[in-house]
Amino acid sequence: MYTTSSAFLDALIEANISFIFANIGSDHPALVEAIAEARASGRKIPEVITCPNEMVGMSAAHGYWQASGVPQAVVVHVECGTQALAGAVHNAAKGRAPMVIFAGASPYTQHGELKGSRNEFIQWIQDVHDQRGLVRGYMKYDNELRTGRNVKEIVHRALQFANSDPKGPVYLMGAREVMEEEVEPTPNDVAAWRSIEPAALSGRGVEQIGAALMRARRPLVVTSFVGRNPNAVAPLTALCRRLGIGVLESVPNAMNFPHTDPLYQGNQWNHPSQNPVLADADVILVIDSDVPWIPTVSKPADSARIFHIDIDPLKQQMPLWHIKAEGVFRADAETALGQINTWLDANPADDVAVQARADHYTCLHAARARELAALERRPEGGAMTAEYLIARLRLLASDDMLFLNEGISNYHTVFNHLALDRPGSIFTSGGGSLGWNGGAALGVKMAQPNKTVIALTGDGSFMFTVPSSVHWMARRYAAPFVQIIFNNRGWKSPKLSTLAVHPDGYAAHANQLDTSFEPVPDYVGVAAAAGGAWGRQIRDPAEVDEALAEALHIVREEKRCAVLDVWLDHH
Ligand SMILES: Cc1ncc(C[n+]2csc(CCOP(=O)(O)OP(=O)(O)O)c2C)c(N)n1
Ligand SMILES: [Mg+2]
Repeated sequence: MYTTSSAFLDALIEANISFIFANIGSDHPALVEAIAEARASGRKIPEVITCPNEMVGMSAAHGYWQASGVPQAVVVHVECGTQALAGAVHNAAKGRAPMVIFAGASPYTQHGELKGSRNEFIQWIQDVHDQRGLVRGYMKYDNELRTGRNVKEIVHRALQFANSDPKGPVYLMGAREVMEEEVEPTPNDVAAWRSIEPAALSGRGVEQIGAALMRARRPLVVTSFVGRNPNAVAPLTALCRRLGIGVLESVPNAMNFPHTDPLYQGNQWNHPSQNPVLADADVILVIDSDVPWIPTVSKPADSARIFHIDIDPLKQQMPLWHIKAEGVFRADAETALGQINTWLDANPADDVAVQARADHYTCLHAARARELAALERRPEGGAMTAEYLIARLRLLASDDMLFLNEGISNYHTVFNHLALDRPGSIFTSGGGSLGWNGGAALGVKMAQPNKTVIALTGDGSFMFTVPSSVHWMARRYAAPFVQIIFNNRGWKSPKLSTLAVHPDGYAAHANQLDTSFEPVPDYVGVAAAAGGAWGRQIRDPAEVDEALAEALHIVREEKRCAVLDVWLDHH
């Protein structure tokens, strides 16, 4: 027995896919049968990971890719399973995370004309006009499997899109009759479906950017996700050091530049104030950023010369986007930075000017370090701060740790006080649909089983992760991680959003804004009930060191999830 479904599984193996994050239904008998048949006959197939919630499964595929660079597969149920992927679709698209999603489809025969024909009531109810349309706005590619004869071709074409820049998820669907079709196995021709080669700068572009940066008084790099490709960090660091260029992160998604380097100038999120480094720059290289600044609060000087490099500089999926750049380049960051460095080998900069620029930034960096250190002091009177917590975690940090940051109003706290220098050591969703961190932590751990995985999450974001599914999967698939919850008893960010627009209105004087989580859930209890997690609530800074050490011990030695429910000031 060899069916379309068998060929689909073979295609995944050929594409080096190890896991199928699966949530199956009445659309998948052919696939379930083909999986059982392959196991019985000893044919290699990806390991199937049962995902009680689709969003968690897709977030796991997202995290797996972030920690390995290898896309995985997600299998979901028809149109409603596709809808249940929910905000994970947005996160993968915005975070440019490749993966192949496969959904079944309602059978297209109803009298038993073909194997797989309708035999359950739900197949009429789940028949919709445009199932692919549910996610089309977010997919690099979508298609329907219409015959088993070319299923491998379609899977490899889909993955070629997923793996080519800008990367992203792809969606395939196939009705029951097609997935049941018996076919002849076809040869492995995956080598004919390579991703497109990274795009380079034009020669003129290299010279323009190189010369402008070299002659600048206050050159600045602004980036958000250069470090999504960890190999791009070294050429960025080399460029900045050889020219004395400051680096400002805007809404960082990765470790883009070593935070302890004196050229590092901090990270800007929704801070409602002009960034002085940005205002002072005369030449700015924006490289890999979706939001380099928020012009209503912080922007470059009108006279600043701006160059923009991104593999998608038009931001094709964003209806409104603009920065006033004199040069816009569609190029891969690692490649482009390498080209500029090579140009500088032949066109050396003036050492005195470089030193002056570096001295200026070194001075600012030192002032910033003093401010951060002051924030890290153990709070008096026993109140907990996120800064203190993260600073203590930093002292325990080791090269085997990978961090996930969904800290929301504490995103910047995590980046600032972990102060990471290691490329590939921290991830965010890259999007804005909350609840990524739980599933993603599972995926990161599955991709890097020898690492200690630490997810940092807001309490609201913990609830968005579907913790019952996440913690059940963590135990079932032996993928334990530490989860640290910034418990401010609710949603601080929407409250800040309101006050930023209406600083002195009714909301500012109201007793409550419907953002509170009172009575407060027992988050440790949720994780313990679902997956046997260990956990502890911390309210006093005096407990932090011991609790962190215990959590690390539990996750490393007992191989169980460890949840720290850290009580901060009320939001
Ligand atoms: C799926 C989804 N629903 C709603 C929102 C809107 N939203 C943005 S921040 C936020 C609150 C998050 O709460 P929490 O994780 O506790 O972080 P805090 O703001 O308290 O730091 C909400 C509801 C969103 N971004 N994504
Ligand atoms: Mg909160």
